[in-house]
Amino acid sequence: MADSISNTQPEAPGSIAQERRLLGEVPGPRSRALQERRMTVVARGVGSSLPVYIQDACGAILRDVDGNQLIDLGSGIAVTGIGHAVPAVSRAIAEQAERFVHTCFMITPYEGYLEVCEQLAQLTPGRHEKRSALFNSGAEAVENAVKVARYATGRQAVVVLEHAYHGRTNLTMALTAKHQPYKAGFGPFAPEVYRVPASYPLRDPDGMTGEEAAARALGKVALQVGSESVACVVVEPIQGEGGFVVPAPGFLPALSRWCQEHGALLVADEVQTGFARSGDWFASDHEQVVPDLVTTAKGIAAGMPLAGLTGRAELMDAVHVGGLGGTFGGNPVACAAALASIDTMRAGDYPARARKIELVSEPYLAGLAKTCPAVAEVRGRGAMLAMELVRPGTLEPDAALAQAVARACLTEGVVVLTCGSFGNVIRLLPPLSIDEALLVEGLEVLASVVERLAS
Ligand code: PLZ
Repeated sequence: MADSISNTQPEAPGSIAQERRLLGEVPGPRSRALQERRMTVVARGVGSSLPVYIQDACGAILRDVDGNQLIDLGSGIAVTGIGHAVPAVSRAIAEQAERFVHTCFMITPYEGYLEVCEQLAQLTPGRHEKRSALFNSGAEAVENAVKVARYATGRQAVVVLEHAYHGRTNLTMALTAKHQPYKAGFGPFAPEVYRVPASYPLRDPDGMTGEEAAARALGKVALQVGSESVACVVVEPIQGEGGFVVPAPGFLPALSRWCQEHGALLVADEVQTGFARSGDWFASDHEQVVPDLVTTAKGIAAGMPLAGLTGRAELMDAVHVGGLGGTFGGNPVACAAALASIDTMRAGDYPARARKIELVSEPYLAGLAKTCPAVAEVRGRGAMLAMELVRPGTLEPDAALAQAVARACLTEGVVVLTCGSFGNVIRLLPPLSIDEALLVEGLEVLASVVERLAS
């Protein structure tokens, strides 16, 4: 492993110096003006947690319309894992855009789509024969996973977990656990979706093992759904929006075994965890879990909209010709971006970079957990790290503190995101290509903000 994160950088980011620079208030006057203008044209339902308008971005730096340079520890929610405006990706996008932008793969296909599917077959867990289909968003990939699972098993029930997030379409809203803001007022939801407890070590009974948490969940399935009715169990190997909840060891393998024993499919939703983020290519790899179907999106194409559903050949090929698809799915420009991005990740051993980010971050986060009673837990894996904030001495969530921390970090030029069923988790998703010094600077800002606001 490299001793500094930055010295394996395959291609230095170009035009913006990789440094934090504050020229004035954040958000500045131009961002505030755009925010006002937005109110008159953009639907209120589309929120922005940090109303700073971006002019350009490079590597791990976002430059806003007022000229402030912010350290990006969010990567647009785990999307720009290789950094912003990576020259190899921008070039691949430009070259493909000059050749052709769209034909519709369902009408006249092209090679880039095949190449992305070949990469997915190689990189996703398991050495079995695989097939993939490409889509536009994570939610669409998850919807299609359920379609394939129902088709291939001839069963209807879908089992999901508490704290799950799988998207905002009608079916994926039904799969998503959290009412506000994702579901409130948007029902009725798709039927045949059953929610069971997850493994949430901080909030589970002390000492509960992964196997026990799985037995708790699967006991409910047997009792309330009927194991023989289950088409699939859909899980995020590390729950993302739900709070970066890492299940206790043994939980995912137990779900996997149960699926095998009962003829159900295990769907790993790796939309947020995938593509090197967790320190492995996929978070399922950590416990050698081999899902039947895997969904990918976010980190696959460095910011271009692309998603994949990859699965066992016999399951994916069960579906009749024409049963899967969509006008834009597997867009050639998005495929070109994915191929360049995957190349960059392979060449720079990005899973190792994610592990290095964890090592560098650990002392700062662990230090906070020690000195700051509001930090109930620090958790995560690789470059997917979080701290859960509570009222000291209790497990009562402190969402207001998480909001205040994210806001204060922004005003100091560091972008951090919140998440969690209770809105009380600060999460870090830095670009895997971030310079070590810049990462440390971001962590120091975060630490000082938490210490200031939480005392
Ligand atoms: N599955 C595990 O994390 C997207 C959503 C942000 P789309 N998570 C960020 C928001 O508030 O909309 C996500 C995910 C997991 C599925 C999805 C859905 O992916 O590309 O947003 O549809």
